[in-house]
Amino acid sequence: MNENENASGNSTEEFIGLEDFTASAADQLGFSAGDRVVVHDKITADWWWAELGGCFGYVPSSYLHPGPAEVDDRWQDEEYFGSYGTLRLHLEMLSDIPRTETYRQVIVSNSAALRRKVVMDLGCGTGIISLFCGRLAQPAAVYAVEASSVAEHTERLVKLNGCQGVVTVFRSRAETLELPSKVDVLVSEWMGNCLLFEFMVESVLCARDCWLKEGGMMWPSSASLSLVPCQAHADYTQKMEFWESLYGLDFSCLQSVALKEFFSKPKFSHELAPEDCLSTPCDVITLDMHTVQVSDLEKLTGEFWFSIERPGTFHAFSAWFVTQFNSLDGGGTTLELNTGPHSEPTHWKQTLFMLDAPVTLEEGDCIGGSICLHRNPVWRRHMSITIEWRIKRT
Ligand code: J7C
Repeated sequence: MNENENASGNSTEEFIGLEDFTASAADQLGFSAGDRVVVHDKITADWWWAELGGCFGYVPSSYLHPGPAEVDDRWQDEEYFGSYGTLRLHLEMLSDIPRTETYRQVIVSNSAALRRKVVMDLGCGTGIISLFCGRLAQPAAVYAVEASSVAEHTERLVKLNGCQGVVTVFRSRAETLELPSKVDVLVSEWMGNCLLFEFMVESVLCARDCWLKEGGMMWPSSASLSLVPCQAHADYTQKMEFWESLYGLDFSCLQSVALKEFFSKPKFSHELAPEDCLSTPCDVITLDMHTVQVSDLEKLTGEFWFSIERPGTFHAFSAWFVTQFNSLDGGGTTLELNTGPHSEPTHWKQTLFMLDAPVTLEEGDCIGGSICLHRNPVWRRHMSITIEWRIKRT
């Protein structure tokens, strides 16, 4: 914590904005996530008197965090790598057939071009992609990099499957990795919910910058976030309409509380039915994995324009990701892993962002707007997502 003194000799403390706060009264001070706010007086537990850029006002204490220097583990690595040290998540990932098959297909369809190449499999887990490389292609070497303790099992799996001559396991975090040589191909399955949660992509970009040869290949080569306006009748009924009347009593005053509690955060693992999509999806953000920089990840924005093709109730936006794998020899086909509602279900499912109130839409109505993914300045594996939109009726 950064303690100082203000003009009247009282001590001040510097905090960091965790989320954007919009002032709703003249005596409040608005700030953005990441702003350094100087707190002069902790008036109550909830509201503090603070300063930003020479302006003063009340700020909600729950939106602030002691400066980043105060936080030991902004990456929450102990918990993160701890959870990948047991089999539970690996079971979930390996059971996901579209996911695992796509990577297998990428190796198979590039097997000729992989001959004598050096490959890095970053965040290899149990080593499935490395084993595909070792068994289905003839690379010069595969560096299987894994930071969690599952790497001990990966070593055994490599031997058990006769790949010890070609696959070497490095139990290391990507950021502190030491390899015998640079690599021709960097393959990784790094995608999280809404593409970016976990922000493992930062580790992939660090490894790319240190270890990928000039002109080397990234798999996936690009990754996009898709969005669609949709119906979500069941979620709306179970969490909002529920409060209208209970056992003959009026509970409707709890609807605003329910809105805040259930709908202010995205719902992961939503299974969006194709018939609940009100429009054709739109790619709102695309990362070119060869060129995107870590600093670009702080704030990603995209725009959308949907034309309603199916009349219905607009309850929510839903998001998912699509990744592309370019062919190594340039001439072959680009393979794709699509986690959307029109493809085979994956363990990522879709993400749901509920609106405050549903809107009835007719065919031909349009929804235009923008999305902003704002990386949390303190908790580096997290982000907040803001969607702004307007409806244009026919
Ligand atoms: N260095 C090495 N391994 C990592 C790193 C890193 N910086 N970050 C994540 N992993 C591993 C993690 O232990 C797990 O086995 C896998 O990569 C995560 C896959 N997560 C995902 N969302 N696809």
